[in-house]
Amino acid sequence: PELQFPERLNCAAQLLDRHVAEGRGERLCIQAAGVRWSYADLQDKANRIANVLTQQLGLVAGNRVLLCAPNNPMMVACWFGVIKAGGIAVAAMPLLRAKELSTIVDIAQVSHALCDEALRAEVLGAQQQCQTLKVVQFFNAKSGDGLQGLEALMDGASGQFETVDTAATDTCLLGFTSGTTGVPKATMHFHRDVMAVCACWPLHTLRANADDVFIGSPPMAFTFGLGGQVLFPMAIGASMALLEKAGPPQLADGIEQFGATVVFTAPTSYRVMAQQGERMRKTRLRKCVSAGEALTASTRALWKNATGIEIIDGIGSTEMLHIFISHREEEARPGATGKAVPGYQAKVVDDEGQEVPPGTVGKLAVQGPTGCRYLNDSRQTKYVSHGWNLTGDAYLMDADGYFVYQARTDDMIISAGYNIAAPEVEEALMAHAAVAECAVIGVADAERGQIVKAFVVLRAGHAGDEAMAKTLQDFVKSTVAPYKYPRAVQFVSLLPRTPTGKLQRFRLHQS
Ligand code: 3UK
Repeated sequence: PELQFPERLNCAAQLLDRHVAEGRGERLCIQAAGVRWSYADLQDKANRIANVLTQQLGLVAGNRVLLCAPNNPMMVACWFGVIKAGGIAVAAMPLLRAKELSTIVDIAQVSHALCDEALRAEVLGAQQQCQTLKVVQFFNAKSGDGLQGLEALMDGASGQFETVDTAATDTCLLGFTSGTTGVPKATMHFHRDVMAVCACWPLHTLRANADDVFIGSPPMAFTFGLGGQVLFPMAIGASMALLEKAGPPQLADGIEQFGATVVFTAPTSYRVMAQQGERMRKTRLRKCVSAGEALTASTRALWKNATGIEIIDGIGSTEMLHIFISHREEEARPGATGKAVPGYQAKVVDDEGQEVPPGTVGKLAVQGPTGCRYLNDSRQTKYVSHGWNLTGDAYLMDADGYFVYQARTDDMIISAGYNIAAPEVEEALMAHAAVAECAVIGVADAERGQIVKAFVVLRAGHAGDEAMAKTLQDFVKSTVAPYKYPRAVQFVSLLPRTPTGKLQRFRLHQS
């Protein structure tokens, strides 16, 4: 990939203005319920927002702007308005409460907020707790006559705005980590990082074209969603279909209604949508991307049997901005994530940072045009060592160079000298008909160092008693090596998860 960038670069000029300047302004850019915007329409909105921010709301380049909304067209317009104005976009998950929002505002030192009217109460609640947040405007207000809030300000502003000439290495977005390991961290990404991820995985691996319609479930505050649903279609002049609610039923409806051809979602969602395989076969869907958690061989096979489509798996992270290990459809290897995306390098290392031989489990280390830069957080040194990003994942590389996910590093359980990957035990438990959900951790044990403990959510109609615990233990012993069976089983009604659906194992350790 071409990764040389000019010294002065604004990613909004590349992703948005360029299409209008080169005569593609009338091409479709965004579809959503009741909305169809061309590239010129989006540019007009973003320009008005940039004018409102800089001329009426006192924004200067480098200010951090909180953006909080479900995935809708105004959220995208605000994102580009902020970036065009030289501001820094700080997108937050729409489900967050005032307390969580205030943590983000404080860490990122946010000065302005542009938020969906639906989140008014929580955003105002956060503002009360925060010194830095001076200006809050809401959009998408539905009640009353005429334009209100941000749209009223936009109406009085010019649709012309010259995108601020930023340095390629100016920060344009702060991505918050999902909080699987505690207090969230802000990762800083530059204008050039945005262009770099657009130049690597989408062009080499995804290979979509300008007529593709992108859709997906992750919120824009999750860089998986920002890239897959906004940046990557715009980098190639394609279009996006935005869904405010994107659980499996809404996603399946959206694929049908908007004629989506490329979908970005997580493994769970593919498992549920596979039940409607016949319906999916009749849509225009042709490329399916999975990330966020490991894609098991069984989920890959389930979706392929149901729809005929080979899922493209990819591991990415907030720290790396997007996907760095993946595979083209024709190179899929069930159970493996793939190989380093061109532009990136990956290896498996031991605790001393030395590369280990193929087939050996170790820590995943990656390097490339993007990388981890935490904003003012001492945990930087845990993630980056000698120029390599340690993602916190335990992986092995097989003899053919495919990377095979094992567990989060912290989820490798060492019991009586055996290495046990928690996800493998979870998969074994999930195969039992009585199990709805489960999570496995290692807990301290005087004799064995650690023992395997399972937290299990049962399906309706099953009792969480000792007999059930014994049944599940025997079941695991019958499908995987017996030393991996959970010596402790606790029945619970719910597992702790982040807003992006990731399990919070650290909470189970505290329970
Ligand atoms: C895990 C995977 C196995 C892995 C993300 C694509 O998930 C994203 O970012 P997060 O910061 O989490 C990163 C961690 O999630 N993971 C993600 N994808 C896979 N594990 N197979 C996968 N395919 O533990 C990783 O370290 O929330 C994913 C693009 C952008 C992203 N931010």
